[in-house]
Amino acid sequence: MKAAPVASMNIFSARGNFLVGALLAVLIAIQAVSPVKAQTGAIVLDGQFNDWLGQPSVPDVQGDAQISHSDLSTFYFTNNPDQDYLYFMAERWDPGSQGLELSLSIDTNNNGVNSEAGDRLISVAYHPNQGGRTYVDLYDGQGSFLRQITDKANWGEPGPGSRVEWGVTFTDLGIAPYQTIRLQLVSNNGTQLSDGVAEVQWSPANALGYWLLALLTIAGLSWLYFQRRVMA
Ligand SMILES: [Ca+2]
Ligand SMILES: [Ca+2]
Ligand SMILES: [Ca+2]
Repeated sequence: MKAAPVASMNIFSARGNFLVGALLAVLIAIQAVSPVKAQTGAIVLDGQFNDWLGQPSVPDVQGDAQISHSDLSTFYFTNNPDQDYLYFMAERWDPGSQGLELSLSIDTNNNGVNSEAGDRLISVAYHPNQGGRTYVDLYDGQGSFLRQITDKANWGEPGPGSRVEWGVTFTDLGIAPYQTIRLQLVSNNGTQLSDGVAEVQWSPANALGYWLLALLTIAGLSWLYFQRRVMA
């Protein structure tokens, strides 16, 4: 005589498998979006640069600048998960006391054109010989002045120095979490271009963005579950 199927075995049924899979997927999704920055720590605008270890960056070769003190070596970009803030850091090859003038173009609608009114340009002037004093101004893509971000922050290394950090808000750029933008950093020699780093595409997220992604994942899995129930 054959034994009847045991009811409690249905934890291994298709629905049971699906629920376990859905739970794992949610856990993996939350794991994927939350602890990324915890490994590297939060960025603080303080003229100290250990906080940039392990952050996303674009390298640039040595010897390709019009003048050596504006020869860029690395451009860093990141954001802290709990803030509506984007952070940037530039490094040059040769530490020195001479000033470094930078322009960061931001194509906010990612259409390959960075000269529209909705695009942004951030002007950075770093003065190692003033204790690392840094001036940061915000313009729109057509060159109209929007606001002074700082004219007295010690966001750069005191001379002889090679690194400077700065930041802007999501509101400054008029962007939403996960909106893809394009960044291009150049250094200037007066009114002339001296060096440039390769353009990068980036979709910065803030705290709201991380939670939106987790909620969308859960909503999507719930919808799949109920679709399966309807079809069963
Ligand atoms: Ca710092
Ligand atoms: Ca370079
Ligand atoms: Ca644009």
